[in-house]
Amino acid sequence: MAADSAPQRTQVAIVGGGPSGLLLSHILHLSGIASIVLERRSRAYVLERIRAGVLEAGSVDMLRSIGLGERMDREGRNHDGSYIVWGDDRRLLVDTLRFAGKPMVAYGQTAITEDLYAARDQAGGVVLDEAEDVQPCDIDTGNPFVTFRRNGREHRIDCDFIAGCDGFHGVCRKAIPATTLRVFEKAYPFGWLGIMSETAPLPDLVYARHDRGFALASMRNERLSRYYIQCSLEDSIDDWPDDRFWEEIKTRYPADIADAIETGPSIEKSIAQLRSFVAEPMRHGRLFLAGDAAHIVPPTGAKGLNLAFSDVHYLSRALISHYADDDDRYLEAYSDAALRRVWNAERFSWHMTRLLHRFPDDGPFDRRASEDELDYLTRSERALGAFAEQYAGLPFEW
Ligand code: RFL
Ligand code: PHB
Repeated sequence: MAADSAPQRTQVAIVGGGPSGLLLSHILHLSGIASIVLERRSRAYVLERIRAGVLEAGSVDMLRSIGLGERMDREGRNHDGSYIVWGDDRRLLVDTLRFAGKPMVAYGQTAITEDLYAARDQAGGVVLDEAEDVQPCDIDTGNPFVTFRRNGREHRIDCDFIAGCDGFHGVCRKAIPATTLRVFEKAYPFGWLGIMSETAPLPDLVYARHDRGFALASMRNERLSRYYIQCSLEDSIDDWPDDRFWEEIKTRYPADIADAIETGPSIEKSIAQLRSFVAEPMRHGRLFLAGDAAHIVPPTGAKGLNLAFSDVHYLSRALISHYADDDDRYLEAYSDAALRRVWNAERFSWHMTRLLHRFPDDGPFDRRASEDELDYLTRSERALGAFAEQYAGLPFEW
């Protein structure tokens, strides 16, 4: 859409055109609710970001229910469970299908974002990219609005609600007064070095706990693999030429798995810092936060994108009740319901990170305690059931 024709009013102004913002916009559209998405970056930039890869069954159902299941069902890969390996040759299948009833699906966030953009385009949805200096205003009045600059011109959009879907570094969370917002945070003393390679993946997701550090073998499709290793925060990607990466990851797996890893040139390589973060409440007046704007988890539990989806599930239902039934009970309940699920995932992701990584101040006691917990999971159905249920993701409350 041309800058000059940016509309002056909508029902829900959505800040951020990542998965949370696009999904919310599309679900609202299917219920006849108008929205405008304001995205700071170009569309090409958003589509190039490589992030999540594993969807919980609840996220899969959500995508299918809004007509976005077709490509995912064709290209995604069902996972009945994931493996954890440790010690000389110990292994555990976290059997999510058995304990949670539905498979998880490996389908990349990049593909989901492409599908969402295609759906918004087809429906004539308005996604304004390269929107600079977006500001949520008057959020504690009945007449909020957002201002922004695009193509050198200033704009203002009046709305009923603002959805802050602008990720961890966005502006919306900062619009909530510091006297209201409580922040809980934990930084981890290591990062994940991730690579993408056009090689055949292992048949299953395999997490490794090793004295040299964590490793993960994941996938995007039959010819696209995603691998991660725990690395130092001081490392840069230049320290990790492909040969060094493959050699290192193979030392962190038992011989049969290491031998099965197909190596090849990386097509992407990046380092991510690990962080746990929650901002409460997720609503202030007419501003509602969703996704990474309100919380971050270390990627160990594969929860970040799935939490963004569950926030959007609750928020879209609440907005639909407001417009269709004049019922604000769900809007009032949004922050508490979303946070209950967020905190479960936060605690689980923190715990799984603790269990599978090497922390700099770990001594022999810590190592044995982690190995004992993994061993206990192999011997106790109940313990494994609780672990698998949380890895698979809790059901939505409403
Ligand atoms: P995003 O994706 O950060 O999108 C926010 C969007 O807002 C835009 N923005 C602004 N727009 C306008 N004005 C501003 N002032 C703005 N500031 C920012 C940004 O440009 C961006 O387009 O947040 P969203 O939509 O909430 O989605 C969250 C997910 O992206 C994130 O939680 C996951 O990627 C986390 N994650 C994983 N989650 C999973 O569920 N399963 C996984 O397997 C998984 N693996 C991962 C991951 C994240 C990783 N990294 C890179 C941290 C693996 C990794 C390595
Ligand atoms: C990924 O494929 O990117 C991925 C899979 C599982 C995780 C984290 C990331 O726990």
